[in-house]
Amino acid sequence: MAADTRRQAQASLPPGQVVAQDWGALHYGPVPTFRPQRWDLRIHGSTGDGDVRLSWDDVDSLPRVGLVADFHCVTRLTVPAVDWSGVSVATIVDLCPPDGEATHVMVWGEYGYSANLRMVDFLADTTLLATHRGAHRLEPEHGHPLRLVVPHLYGYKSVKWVREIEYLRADRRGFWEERGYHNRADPWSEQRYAYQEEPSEPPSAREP
Ligand SMILES: Nc1nc2c(c(=O)[nH]1)N[C@H]1C(S)=C(S)[C@@H](COP(=O)(O)O)O[C@H]1N2
Ligand SMILES: [Mo]
Repeated sequence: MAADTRRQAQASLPPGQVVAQDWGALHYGPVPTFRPQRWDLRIHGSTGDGDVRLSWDDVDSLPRVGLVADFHCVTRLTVPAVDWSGVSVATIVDLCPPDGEATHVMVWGEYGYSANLRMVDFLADTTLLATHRGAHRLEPEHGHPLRLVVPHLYGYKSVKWVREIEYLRADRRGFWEERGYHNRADPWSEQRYAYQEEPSEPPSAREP
């Protein structure tokens, strides 16, 4: 476990969740092949000082922090106390700050998967760009080389195989958010489906 380890593992489960007996991988589409020479992480959109492009070596040499957190999938399985480590969002934001107008973030994975977050959820000190679970690199099916972990929201916000971070000036819906899942995804208030959203607040699922 990293020296600086944040904890968000809870004694109780959010409503409607059950503990998973094992940790299967869950995603839409194939597991991408990691090619370090071709891989990059692009941070762009509503940036304060311009876009940033990091190579795999750049990302892999950043300081790492630890996080122990329960992981809640919207399909009701919870994986308790997952021991992650990786790059904190604070480190990424230091390298590429959003400007004063950025209110949301779209995190993009390989093959166009995406999830939108409010800036406060992205900046939470338990949000992590994970590279490891326990002592090991993430397995390919769990997001190697880099995945987002947002333990205070349902798992579809935790984008695997991250390649882009886009700062937004207005909210836009990501992959599952466009397909009927809740825009915010707080498991403690069971924000599973888009129909539970307040009509006025988030962007409509039908907007272009
Ligand atoms: N790129 C990508 N990331 C993704 C998904 C996906 O389909 N593609 N599925 C999400 C969902 S719904 C969940 S519950 C978690 C599952 O993470 P795991 O496979 O490591 O358990 O990944 C999330 N991240
Ligand atoms: Mo999920």
